[in-house]
Amino acid sequence: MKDNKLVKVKLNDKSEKNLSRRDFFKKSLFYSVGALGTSAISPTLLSANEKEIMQEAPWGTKLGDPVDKNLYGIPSAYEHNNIRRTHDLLSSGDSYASISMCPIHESEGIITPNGLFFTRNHGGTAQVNPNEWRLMIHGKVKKPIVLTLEELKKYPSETRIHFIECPANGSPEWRGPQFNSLQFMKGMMSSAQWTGVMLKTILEDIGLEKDAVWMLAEGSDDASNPRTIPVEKALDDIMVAWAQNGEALRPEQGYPVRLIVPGWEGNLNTKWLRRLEFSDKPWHSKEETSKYTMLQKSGKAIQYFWANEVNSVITSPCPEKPWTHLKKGDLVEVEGLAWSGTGTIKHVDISLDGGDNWIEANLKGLVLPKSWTRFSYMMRWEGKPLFLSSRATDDNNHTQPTIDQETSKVGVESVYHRNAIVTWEITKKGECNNVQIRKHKKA
Ligand SMILES: Nc1nc2c(c(=O)[nH]1)N[C@H]1C(S)=C(S)[C@@H](COP(=O)(O)O)O[C@H]1N2
Ligand SMILES: [Mo]
Repeated sequence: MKDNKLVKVKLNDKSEKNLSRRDFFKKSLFYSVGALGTSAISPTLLSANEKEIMQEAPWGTKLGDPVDKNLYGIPSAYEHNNIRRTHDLLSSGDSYASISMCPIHESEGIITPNGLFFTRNHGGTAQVNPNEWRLMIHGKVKKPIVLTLEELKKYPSETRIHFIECPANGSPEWRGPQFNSLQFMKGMMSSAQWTGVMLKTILEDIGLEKDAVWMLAEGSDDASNPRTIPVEKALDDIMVAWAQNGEALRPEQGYPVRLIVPGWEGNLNTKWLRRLEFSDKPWHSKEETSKYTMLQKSGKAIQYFWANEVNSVITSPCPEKPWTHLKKGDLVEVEGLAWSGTGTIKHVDISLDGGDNWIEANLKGLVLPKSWTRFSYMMRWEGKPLFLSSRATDDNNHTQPTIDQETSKVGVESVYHRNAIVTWEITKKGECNNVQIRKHKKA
């Protein structure tokens, strides 16, 4: 109860000050005193202070808030540190063509709460009036249509869990570690349960011409984000989505309707969707073909690079959640996220020595295709320095490369598609640092 004053309530403070180590450290202390407790991690034993716990806490001596205080609920004020964050290194110099990073170090399970979903805009967040919103589907289709939101929702809906990852996730790190922070290092991704109609259902209804091979998806925001996508993907698992985690999409995520392109580059997931055009050839004007490319060591670029590769990262510990509160011999859970745009996570291996030896972690909870997957490994920390790495494999037998394997192929000038193994250094004090171990031995 004394810990009350540890947490300063600054709900809308986006300043970098919130990121200070001290703040995180205080917060984890707060939890270790107040909330942790399974026999494995030695909770405080029940003893003479039994009475103290039965004394009334400040919040138990008066009425609480009325139920109609927040008709749309907000998190506890004590959770003020669990916010999206921005960084100059990761924006184009303003807050409109910019990105806010998801606090994945605070994430639990495989769903990102809507208010914490990372946001990548090229022309700001459009505020769209759903009554005026329309979706045009035309080009090489038998029956071109314009749908209102109400008409769109007449199609049978589906609900699926998928991550969205900007292919630039981790992009500042090609030449070496840049951030001692998981949020800034890997926070260009989030995951949600999406509801909408499978694009295939609409296309079966209106009829696709036989020679339609490309689809152009365009948004109604200032940037419009036109992207070309192969028709095969449209007929496979693309969704036209209007809901996110059980409610309407957030404006930042493309309200009222966005495209969900499971597992593929985040930029293809066009927000504030207004138009889908089908064609027998790709578009050639600069605006219409804008598409990320991947520069290789040879100097040539890969033009079409769709799926985000198999990837993983340990989320606890991480630089924001070190082991400085642990004692020698404590049992501790190593946890993390694995994901793949090319399938379902099959297994995740953990290394304590920077890749000389690997041990298989447990997958927990739901294991779904093109979806975040939680892994967990219980271990005893002997207070010795470690190099903690995770390495994921998907059901198409794609495995994460070492940094050396990845850069030997694509060099260090790349921006996109970084999926090399991430290593945290644990010091003997329990601090956690972002280091890059370049060579890992084969398992
Ligand atoms: N209309 C439109 N759609 C867009 C963008 C945009 O700027 N405008 N940004 C794209 C990029 S680059 C990414 S990574 C994803 C991010 O989705 P999110 O903001 O919901 O996280 O949206 C994509 N869709
Ligand atoms: Mo992106």
